[in-house]
Amino acid sequence: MTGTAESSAIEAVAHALAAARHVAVLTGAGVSAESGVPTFRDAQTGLWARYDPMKLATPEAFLRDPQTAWDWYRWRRRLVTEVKPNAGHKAIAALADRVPRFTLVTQNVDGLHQRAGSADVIEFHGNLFEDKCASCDLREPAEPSDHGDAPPRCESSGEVMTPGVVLFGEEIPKRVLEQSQLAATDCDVFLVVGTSSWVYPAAGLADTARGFGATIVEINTEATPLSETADHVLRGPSGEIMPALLDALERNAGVTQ
Ligand code: BV8
Repeated sequence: MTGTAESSAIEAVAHALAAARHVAVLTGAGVSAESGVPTFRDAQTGLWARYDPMKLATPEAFLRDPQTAWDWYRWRRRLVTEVKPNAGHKAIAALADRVPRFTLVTQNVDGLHQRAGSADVIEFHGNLFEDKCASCDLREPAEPSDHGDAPPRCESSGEVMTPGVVLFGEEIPKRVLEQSQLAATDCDVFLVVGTSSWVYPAAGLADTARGFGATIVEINTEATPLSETADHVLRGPSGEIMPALLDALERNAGVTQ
């Protein structure tokens, strides 16, 4: 990312961030891509290449073939523990200390924002490190398990548990939804980083933020349904753009002081 267009766009966004009272950020799998975590749309690697994540990340998959569903999630759990947060995660964590008020909502379930130092992360789609029972909503830290182990069963309901993620067709936990929507109505700048903006209600947060007058910024390597309506589009990898944005903000803050 070195084009003059990009640097003037970066400066414009840094200027908006310097003037913001409250900055909210929504991230998707693209933020973890540079850590080596495949996104939902990337072809899954190795054993899982022939599986469709959209079919596996559903309650039906856990009813129809719990062993395969669980083995996919175990593979993902192991993968994310073996990778590290990247410069994009770290820049997002640092941004929180450079604006008066900051909210981070992530669609990612990999825990990499927390490992990069972000606090109070709103996990819109849950996380891989808990197990949950869909029928009695029991949640507990994920039991260590390996490929091929029997899927965990809930002690009280006896049902097969699922990982602590929000599967397609499941509701977003009420408190998480409310916190995220509140931040979208209150923020002055809404950064949408590394998401294809097609899964709802997460993708609807940008519409809410726009409706309440926020400046909408998309940071993505590709165009998405949001690109048309965003106030600024910074096209490129978040691992490069986020640190550049942080540097520009620091320069900006230096000027306005
Ligand atoms: C809900 C956790 C109410 C699991 C995920 C029919 C029946 C039921 C529901 C629906 C229905 N039709 C529509 C719906 C709503 C549905 C939905 O939106 N469906 C889609 C198919 C349209 N939503 C739901 O079901 C939600 N719940 O609506 O409840 C309800 C209930 C019942 C009935 C009706 C309504 C729950 C959705 C949550 C699903 N869980 N994750 C898990 O991880 O295993 S979603 C999952 O996929 C991700 O979290 C993410 O949100 C989404 C997309 O994933 P990816 O494509 O991988 O990632 P992303 O979108 O972030 O794309 C990567 C982007 O990064 C790309 O743009 C790429 O260009 C960019 N990129 C790549 N590298 C980089 C980069 N950018 C920057 N830098 C880079 N280096």
